Amino acid sequence: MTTTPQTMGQQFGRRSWAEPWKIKMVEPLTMIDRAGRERALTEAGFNTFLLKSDDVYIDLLTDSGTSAMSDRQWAGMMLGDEAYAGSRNFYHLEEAIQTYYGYKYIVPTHQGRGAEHLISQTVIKKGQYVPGNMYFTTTRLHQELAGGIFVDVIIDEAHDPINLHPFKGNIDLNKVEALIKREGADKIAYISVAGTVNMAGGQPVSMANIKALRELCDKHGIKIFLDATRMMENAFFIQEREEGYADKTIAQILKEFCSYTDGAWMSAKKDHLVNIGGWLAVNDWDIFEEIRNLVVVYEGLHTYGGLAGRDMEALAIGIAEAVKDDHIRSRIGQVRYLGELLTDWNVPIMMPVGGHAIFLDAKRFYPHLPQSVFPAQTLAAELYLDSGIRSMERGVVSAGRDPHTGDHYYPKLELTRLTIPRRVYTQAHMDVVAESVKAVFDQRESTRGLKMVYEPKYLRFFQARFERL
Ligand code: P71
Repeated sequence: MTTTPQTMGQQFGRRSWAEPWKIKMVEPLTMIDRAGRERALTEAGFNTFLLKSDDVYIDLLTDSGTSAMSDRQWAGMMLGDEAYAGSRNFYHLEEAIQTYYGYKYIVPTHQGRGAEHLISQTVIKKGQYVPGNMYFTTTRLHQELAGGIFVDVIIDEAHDPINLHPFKGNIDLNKVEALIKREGADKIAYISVAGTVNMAGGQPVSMANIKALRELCDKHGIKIFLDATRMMENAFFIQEREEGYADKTIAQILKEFCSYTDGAWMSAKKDHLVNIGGWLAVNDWDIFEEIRNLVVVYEGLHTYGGLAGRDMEALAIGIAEAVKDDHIRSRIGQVRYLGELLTDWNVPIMMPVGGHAIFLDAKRFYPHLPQSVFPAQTLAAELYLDSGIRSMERGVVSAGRDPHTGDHYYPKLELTRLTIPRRVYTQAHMDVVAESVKAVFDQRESTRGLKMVYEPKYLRFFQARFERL
């Protein structure tokens, strides 16, 4: 049989795209053999968080802090002003956030959860509800530690891995209204909106939805705070899918979206193309004053918040690079490429493909495994064994336990995440990943689950240990 080689674009009937950069420095990768991977996985208690990175070949654990910085960002590192107070790099960062996000007052934090801690302690009163578009692990924990009660108000479609709704991150306004009616507006601390929604598969929130939420909240005097961690990717989906936005830039869409919110927290380790950093920004002076008081207790002075001057400089430069349309198009293009290969081979994944990762649907992958034997954790372990690829469980292990009943939360979504770092891997790496997923899929019927043999109290997925059943 002879076949004519085709580029990937040709195979999908379109012109190919390419990254808007070339590679100047490389980091060698090594792959240990199957026996070595068996040993490493057993030592790690079948938990990919406990693997040594030297034992990993292609690392798709997370897109957090794993981006490649540009030559401009590295040059910025040399311009670090390491003064304890009033570093010039802080003012660059402040200006970048004001320019691109539009918020007034800013404090840096060491990473996203530092900002989540500060905002939660500042605006949640014990016993208040915090409605959000699906939980995120660290976000919900900080809300609960501040005495808040998380309520999921995402649209129902988000919990269905095959539903093709274009904005599966949307807030269900009826759910918010019902909560206001039942409990009263003063029992609601704020609405916690994430764009895109990580645990739903990187799914976006529409501009129409945030606008309508703003109107509803204005009627009741409720604030909206945004988890802006992957908001630039959210802006791409608005540009692509929402009427009236095709001719707007990512920067314009981002700023408009933020204008409907009262502030935001950020894990800069994602969208902003840096290895560490975060920030919290608000428009209300009184809230800012309280945050500025707390930041010196938990993070550092309000002009560095746990970051070195050089980190703030790389971050300020990263914001301007990340908001460029051609950057986001190629970033999401690469994620989609992997998704297209897998869907073409009928491997069950969360649809539509979101911004930062492919989420394998472990329930459909292993229909013979009940959630109590951790199908998504099992799939992550099998993938590592097959090829040294590291992925992350996002199912029952990540969901943890209900603090009131002590039972496992059994989330509807049982997913294994293949998270794509920004500007790090090539299309050839994606091919290797896709082929490994297919190999594991082809052996699915003989795969057994896991049992948990060690469970930490907080965020158990990080350090839990498992054994084969
Ligand atoms: C991700 C992470 C990092 C992570 C966090 C917890 C468990 C496993 C991995 C972090 C986020 C995030 C969103 C939407 C806040 C944080 C915390 N994501 N909001 O996806 O995705 O930020 O890690 O900088 O503290 O791998 P932080």
